[in-house]
Amino acid sequence: MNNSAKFLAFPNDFWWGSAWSAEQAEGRGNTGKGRTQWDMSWDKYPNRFYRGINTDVTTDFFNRYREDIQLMKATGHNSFRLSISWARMFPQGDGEVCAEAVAFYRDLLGEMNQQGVKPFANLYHFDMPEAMMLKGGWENRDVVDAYVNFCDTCFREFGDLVYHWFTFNEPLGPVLGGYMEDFHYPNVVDFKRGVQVAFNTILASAMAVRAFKAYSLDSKIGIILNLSPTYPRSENLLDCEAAEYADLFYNRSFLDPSVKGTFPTKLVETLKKHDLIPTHTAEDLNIISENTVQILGLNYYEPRRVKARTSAVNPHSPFMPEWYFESYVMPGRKFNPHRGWEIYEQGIYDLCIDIRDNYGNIEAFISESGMGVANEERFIQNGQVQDEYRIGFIKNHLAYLHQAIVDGCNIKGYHLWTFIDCWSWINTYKNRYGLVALDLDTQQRTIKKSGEFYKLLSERNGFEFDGLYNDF
Ligand code: BGP
Repeated sequence: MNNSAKFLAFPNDFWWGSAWSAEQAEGRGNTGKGRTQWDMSWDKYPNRFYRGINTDVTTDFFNRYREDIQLMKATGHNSFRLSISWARMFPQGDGEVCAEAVAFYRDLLGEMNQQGVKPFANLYHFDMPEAMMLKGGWENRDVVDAYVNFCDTCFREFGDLVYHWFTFNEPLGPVLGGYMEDFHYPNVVDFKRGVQVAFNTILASAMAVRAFKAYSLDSKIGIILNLSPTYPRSENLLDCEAAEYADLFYNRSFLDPSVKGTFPTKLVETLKKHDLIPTHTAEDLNIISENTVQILGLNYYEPRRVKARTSAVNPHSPFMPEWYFESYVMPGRKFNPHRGWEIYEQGIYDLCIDIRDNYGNIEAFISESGMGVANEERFIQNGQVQDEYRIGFIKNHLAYLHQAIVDGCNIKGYHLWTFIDCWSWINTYKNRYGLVALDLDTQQRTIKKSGEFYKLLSERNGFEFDGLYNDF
């Protein structure tokens, strides 16, 4: 990266904005929203949630969206991703749509349009309705049908108001959290069931794309994937092989079917070898191959570094992808200690190049990137959080993103995680990611220094880059 000061200009009409989800920001509201898997989880494991905070209120967007849209404008948003809550639209997951919920989202999306903030609407962000979870969640094909019915309803009710649609945010999340690593409900450890969940969500996404196409809207539909470029510890062939497996399990597993409509052969062979092929039909594979996404959202937080395993696999332990690799901690890495994630800006460049070279340079944008920091009150001066680290984090990533665009990547925007500090899965309000600070007791919002920076960035459609910020 060239460190001499220069203005980095982004393409015209670049999408500057941020993202969050219904469960993390809306609060319950008064439309009779149904319970979700997070209510189930909180009932069962309240101690697992930092300071016992559930999703009843969160950032109260349900009641404050009019003022909050003004704050979006004050922080330079020309676009914003929210999610439409399935449990708000259909409190039981299926059946009659809730008219009050439709009115709420129509008003919210209408107001965004009126204020010049393009709505990006995501249809699933980790928030399975309780009634659907009780039927087995994504393991059950009836739940897939109910989800597609929900999506279809959204296309019909909000098709005139939404700029771009997304079927899922990070579909890997529920598999990892819910069926492998015990941090999402239903807290099962069973990779075979996880593979079924993964397959059914991929199918659900393709079915939603098919339903979308029937409406012939001007908008596009895509999926948002969390993709961590995977780096081997060294060029040693065994390290490289370990990286190839990690990449197959965690990146290509969703990327290939979503964009190419097929599954990587080596992944399928590996699943076969362990008797992990999910139940499916030839028709399912057809639907997946014929309904690939039109746009891709890239969530990038951290790289994945791996090495060849240093110990033998215990064949009596439940199968995990880690049978093929081990995590590797690179000496001298930059690190965000609050979240435990490495900061590696070049990863955003490498990810975009991968999409350019291996996925037909499909239209894409950075749909999440961000830095969560605990106790940000420490940085308050004259009433404002002076979050230089966040500005540095954004600039560093944008410098690499700019280079990717110069090198021909079809990147249309950058959305930060997040707008106003919002609730996070398990960590609740421990780490703050927002451009706007939230006082949890009063719900008062105050623009951080990064929010002012972001406004200028968006107005000028670029920024003066004077070298990488390294003071994390
Ligand atoms: C992504 C999710 C977001 C958000 C973000 C920050 O994986 O899509 O919903 O939560 O990560 O992570 P966390 O909230 O766990 O700190």
